[in-house]
Amino acid sequence: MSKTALITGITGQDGSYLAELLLSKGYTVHGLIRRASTFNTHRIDHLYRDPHDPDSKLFLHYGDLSDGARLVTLLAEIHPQEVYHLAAQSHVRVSFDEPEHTGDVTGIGTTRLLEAIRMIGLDCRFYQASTSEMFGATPPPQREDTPFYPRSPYGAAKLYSYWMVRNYREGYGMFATNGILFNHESPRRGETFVTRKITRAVADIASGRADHVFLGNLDAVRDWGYAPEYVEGMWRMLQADEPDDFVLATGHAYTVRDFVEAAFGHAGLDWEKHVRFDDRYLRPTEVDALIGDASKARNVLGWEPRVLTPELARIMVDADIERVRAPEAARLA
Ligand code: NAP
Ligand code: G4F
Repeated sequence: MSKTALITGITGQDGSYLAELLLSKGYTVHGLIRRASTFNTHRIDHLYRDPHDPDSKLFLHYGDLSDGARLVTLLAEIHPQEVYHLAAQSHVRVSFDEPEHTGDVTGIGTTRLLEAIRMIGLDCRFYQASTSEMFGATPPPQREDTPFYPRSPYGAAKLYSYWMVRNYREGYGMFATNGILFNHESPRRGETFVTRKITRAVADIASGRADHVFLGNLDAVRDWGYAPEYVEGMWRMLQADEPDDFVLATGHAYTVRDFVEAAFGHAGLDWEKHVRFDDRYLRPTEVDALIGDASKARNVLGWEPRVLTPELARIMVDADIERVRAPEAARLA
């Protein structure tokens, strides 16, 4: 019997890769999308078929995490066996500008979804997109039992969601799991996260369309992995015997400067000639270093990351160079 899944945030980086993965496994996939005045489905357009097509397995539904009643009607309509909750205001820097909105969507939005499941008595497995940002100021290496110390409105909202998931698991016996994922990137990464901002700049500079890029703190340390491998980990978490919390990370540390060097170097460019500093990209409070220990996911789920940061930078630069060379062909990268 084919399984049915709901993905919130299906139009985002992870949602698009997860939809691909689940469709390849024979799932029927439903996705929550926001109504926008411009198209926001470019990451999943290649998966979409006319819903009148009898072979169509991907269905999109309008809804917003701020609208709890809509989450109830949607869940009651589609009765998913697995819910992957990926939607969020996910940008840390933006969360300082929009702390209330971030709390409403990234924090309370999770409660609205959990409560909708509880209200209609839906028997499903629930994945929460928790984050290494919850560790914040706690020094690395970070793992499931490391104390949390969030350093942004985004981190605080995600930590609230984390505890609500644990509360629904313990209080109502829900199969609800937190995936505590460290940074993961890809050619589909949002354009204002630092890796993609860098690789887009490299492509624009290499093609002569730009000369420089403005960045903030180059000393921050991150553990960057490859997004398609991380969505495989999400799926494995919901196939486990018991609901639990798992870190996904590579365990390898690089600074933003290291990523800059790797990306510019791959295109034969000297980064020091093209990178300028702008303090608007600094944050009121920074997370200095995130380096994860994913031993539990390796032992319990058999999950193993393969792509490390230098290869990731090359993959992303190549995709952005191709995007500049042949924009239409590169749309589905
Ligand atoms: P992303 O590309 O920013 O995607 C976010 C998704 O959430 C988009 O589909 C967006 O829709 C949707 N969304 C935002 N506000 C919404 C609202 N009010 N109602 C309904 N949908 C809304 O994020 P991502 O990188 O794929 O990450 C997926 C999840 O994992 C996020 O929760 C993120 O916080 C978390 N996470 C990410 C990482 C990482 O390194 N990527 C690490 C740890 C955790 P639009 O397309 O319409 O904007
Ligand atoms: O790419 P970033 O914006 O990602 P950040 O803040 O680590 O958050 C991402 O990863 C989290 C997991 O740990 C997710 F939960 C979250 O949703 C998101 O996906 O910034 C990375 C680092 C920061 O230290 C930042 O200060 O890069 C530094 N940075 C330096 N210059 C910059 C820039 N970041 C951005 N976005 N833009 C810059 O110009």
